[in-house]
Amino acid sequence: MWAELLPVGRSAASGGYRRHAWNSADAECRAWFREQAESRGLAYEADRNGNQWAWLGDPRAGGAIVTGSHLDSVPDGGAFDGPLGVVSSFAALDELRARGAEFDRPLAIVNFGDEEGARFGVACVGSRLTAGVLSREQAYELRDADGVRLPDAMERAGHDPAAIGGDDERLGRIAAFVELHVEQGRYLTEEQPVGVAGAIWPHGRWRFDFHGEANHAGTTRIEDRRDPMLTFASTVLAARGRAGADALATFGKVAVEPNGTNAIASLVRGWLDSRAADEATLERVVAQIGAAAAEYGGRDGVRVELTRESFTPVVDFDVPLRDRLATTLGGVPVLPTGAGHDAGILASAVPTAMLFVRNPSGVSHSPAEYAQEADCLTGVAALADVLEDLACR
Ligand code: HGY
Ligand code: MN
Ligand code: MN
Repeated sequence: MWAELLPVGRSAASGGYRRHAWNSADAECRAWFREQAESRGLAYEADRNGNQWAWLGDPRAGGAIVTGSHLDSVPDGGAFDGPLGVVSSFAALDELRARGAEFDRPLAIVNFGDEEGARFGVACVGSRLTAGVLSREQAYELRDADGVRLPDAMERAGHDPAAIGGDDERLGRIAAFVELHVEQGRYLTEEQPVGVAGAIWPHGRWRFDFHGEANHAGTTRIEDRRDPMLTFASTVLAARGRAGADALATFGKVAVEPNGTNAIASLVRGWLDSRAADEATLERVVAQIGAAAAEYGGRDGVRVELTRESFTPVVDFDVPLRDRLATTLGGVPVLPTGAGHDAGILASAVPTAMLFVRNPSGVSHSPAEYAQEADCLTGVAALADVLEDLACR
């Protein structure tokens, strides 16, 4: 499976993946998923929101056990964030069949669309739409950097956007969802390369628009400038100053207009990703960064606008399901995480759990992300054990 998947959407220049919602690399990943499903005799379907499903047993029967993850990436992402969960799901099914397992309920493998939100700015679009936490109207308003609307991108990629929206009927047929994911930190050890998720920190994305005045870089006196780059730079430092053990604050994306070397910018847009141990802390941190931006804006003659683009409240995974997984696996570490996941979105509607597989360097959202084969195989065996416990006689 990896041999087929690894070249898809990989940039030769950076070695990172550029599999973004509904682009050509995403289409190749989706074709790969469909092939994996059909070659195993699973019933393939794409749901109204473009998530892909591979079913063993009758999808209509209800009480299904679902596993899977996502295949899209951040800009220049690593090979494992997402794909490890999908590949491991197919491998775990192969393992269960080799064991001669007899299923007493339907099992599905899912590839959720647009988990990273790299193109349209909102993460977990496929699962959010399904769970009804992103409305059809909000989704129709999303645009990429070129101004292409999400429904148009879907349509161009061959998915009819007419029916996107909440899908309670589908969620009602799921008894439990388990997502396996590469760890994005360094808690797990060689002795214990698999853990279960405890909670996901609340997190969100905020867009700061700094409106200044375009002018000539060589002729405009310093005191006459309204330079939004300066306000942006001061705001980045304020964010860094406020971040610490209880909260993270990152500006990882910036867009500048007109983006010319010899012109003072007219507009700088900076996107803040912030996450904290609890919601009150997160709100306080973002408010403090917003207040700092407004103050620097006053200093620089720059108007600052702040827009929340997405938000995910704290997720506490289902405790009985987590305990059941831990028992099945003979006791494993329980990890908190600052990363968002489709499992975190589904957790509001369905008993949900996550398995993490060791990442020796902890690096993620980077071409350097990796996991060792032995740990990945331990992950597959763990997922197979969990699915056998949940779905088999
Ligand atoms: O950004 C995140 O936390 C996730 O990987 N989508
Ligand atoms: Mn990710
Ligand atoms: Mn992921």
